Amino acid sequence: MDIRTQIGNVLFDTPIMNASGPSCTSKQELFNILFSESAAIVTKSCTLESRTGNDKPRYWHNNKLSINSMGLPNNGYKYYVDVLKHMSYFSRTKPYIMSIAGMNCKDNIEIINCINSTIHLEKVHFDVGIEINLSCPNIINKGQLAYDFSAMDFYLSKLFTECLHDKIKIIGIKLPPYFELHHFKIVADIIKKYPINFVTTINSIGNGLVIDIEKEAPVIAPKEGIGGIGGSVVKQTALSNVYNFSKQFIHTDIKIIGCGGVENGSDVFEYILAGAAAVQVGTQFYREGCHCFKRIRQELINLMKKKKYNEISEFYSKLYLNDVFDE
Ligand code: RRO
Repeated sequence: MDIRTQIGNVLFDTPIMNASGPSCTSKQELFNILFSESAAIVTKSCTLESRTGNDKPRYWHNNKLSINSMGLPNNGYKYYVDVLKHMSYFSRTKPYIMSIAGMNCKDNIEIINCINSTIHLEKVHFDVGIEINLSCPNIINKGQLAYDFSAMDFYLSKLFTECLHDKIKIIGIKLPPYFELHHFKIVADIIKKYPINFVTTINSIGNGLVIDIEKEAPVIAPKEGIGGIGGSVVKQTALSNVYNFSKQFIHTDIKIIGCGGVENGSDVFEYILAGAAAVQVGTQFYREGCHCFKRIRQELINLMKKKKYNEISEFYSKLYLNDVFDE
């Protein structure tokens, strides 16, 4: 059974990796992911300087959903560049994907230039990628850039004109969910203008509200209880975003990483059918810890065996559409 997948020139042993966000902020957490069965290490989104994030309580989940208003707590990008250097001492390697969420374009250019020169100077012997987060819903007084199409285009054009990225193997962007079908073409046409290898879809569904009926109050504190929703309740929206972007990228090399409510092997199968080359696990990774990667991988393999598939390419992006019959 071969479940390897490829994005740009980077090969992944499995299509299942962690999502940026849960349990990927500290070195300990990132090394735990290195020694797990996750296909890659994806870091918490980082900024120029470290941030403590929003007030607590800022995360809550049950068995259907999660809500968060973390507010981008992270140790600053140099910390995650340091992890990159430390990883060079281990014989075990896997792709390291730094999620970056600088407060403005200039910050991201500085971060990307530093990653690029570190890979060069330290002679890093494993694949390094970046995922540019254009979709954090929880920064107080700041909207999601990826909902402002002309601002996103301007931002990417400045970024790719001014940053050095020749040593970075793959570059992706993390998008929020879109709900209007015509938006997929608008966003895809922008993305196609730049050297982008993958799109991760979706970030949490922004600005949801979960209420605790005992307390008659929201379950989290910041922004009057408003936060990003994840978990199985977002899966259908995420699958549709994967499917609609995959149609836009059909004659390109741009790959899709599906994210949203991945909990088991059949979820991964659905995402691959819809057009995802890989998936990320967020809420379920938070619930279950690193063991989820091994379990979900085995469930995917079992399902593929049952369906007599030997490799992912046999069902990748091959969703059948229903025949329509006249009454
Ligand atoms: O830290 C957060 O509040 C956060 C981020 Br950066 C993000 O991209 N998505 C999310 O749900 N939370």
